[in-house]
Amino acid sequence: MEQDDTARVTVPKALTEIAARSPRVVVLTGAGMSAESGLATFRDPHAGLWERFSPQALASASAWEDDPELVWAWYLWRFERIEHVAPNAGHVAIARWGRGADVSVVTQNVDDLHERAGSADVVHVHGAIASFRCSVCEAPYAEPIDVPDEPVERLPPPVCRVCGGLVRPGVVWFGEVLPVDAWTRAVALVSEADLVVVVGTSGIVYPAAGLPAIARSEGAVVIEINPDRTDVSDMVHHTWHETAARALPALVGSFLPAG
Ligand code: BJW
Repeated sequence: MEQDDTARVTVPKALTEIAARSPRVVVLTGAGMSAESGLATFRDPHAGLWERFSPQALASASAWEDDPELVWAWYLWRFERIEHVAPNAGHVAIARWGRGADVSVVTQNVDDLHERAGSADVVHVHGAIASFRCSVCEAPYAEPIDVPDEPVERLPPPVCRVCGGLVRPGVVWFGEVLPVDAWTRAVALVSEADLVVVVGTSGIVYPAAGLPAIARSEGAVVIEINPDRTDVSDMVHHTWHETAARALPALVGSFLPAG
């Protein structure tokens, strides 16, 4: 089924040529990268219990201050979803590209699907959901996380063994500063890249949304893969309106020999 889908995708010739001649590549991914694995994006309506809540409102430091039990339950639900889905053909294709060229992934996603697909160099600019830590003293929390059998609307977060503060997911919320090491590396990577492929991001959340412009100003060719127009579409060299799991295997397969 997946192979049939990819077979029907026609790769724009210009993209094959650019990808084939680019030694240093950065793939910048957003929530659309994981959509075909079954993880909802931020601007899609969410499923089931969480339909009534806006992801944008829950992913904020102020939501956590106001109602940590609501926010914790939402993140546990997403943590559980991530554990139960698999990398899609797009994640796998990026990992394959990385075995034939110098390919780094800069992702805004808090899942680990790039790593599970086999990508060796993944920079998480918005953190990782499973890197739980204390919201007060920042001590990592490595205890097993208790996930209820059914999703619930509120759940008390675990308590830090060091200071008694509430444990939070290891993500970057609106109003918080991005992890300095990850951000510095992301800027360096796109600045040194020959090609930046922007996949599945609406390009509205800064500072990550500024990376394609930094790449272009430093001389990289910038390509976008997204079924829809986005806030970065006007500044990239090429936009390809396709999904991640269809476009990336076709693109990589168009210039890298099979195997
Ligand atoms: C497909 C597809 C398929 C569908 N295939 N594609 C400059 C200007 C204006 C505002 C600001 C600014 N600088 C900073 C700000 C404030 C703020 C911000 O950007 N606000 C905007 C909303 C305007 N930024 C911040 O607060 C950041 N911090 C910061 O700047 O610190 C310095 C500072 C601190 C204090 C004061 C001032 C400055 C932090 C941002 C953190 C973002 N965090 C989140 C949550 C992470 C945790 C979690 O996962 O819950 O990150 S929000 C959410 O948005 C998440 C995402 O990583 C991020 C981006 O979303 P993304 O990935 O683009 O997803 P969608 O859903 O928007 O788009 C999906 C796309 O996929 C669509 O285009 C679809 O078409 C496409 N798609 N299916 C391919 N199959």
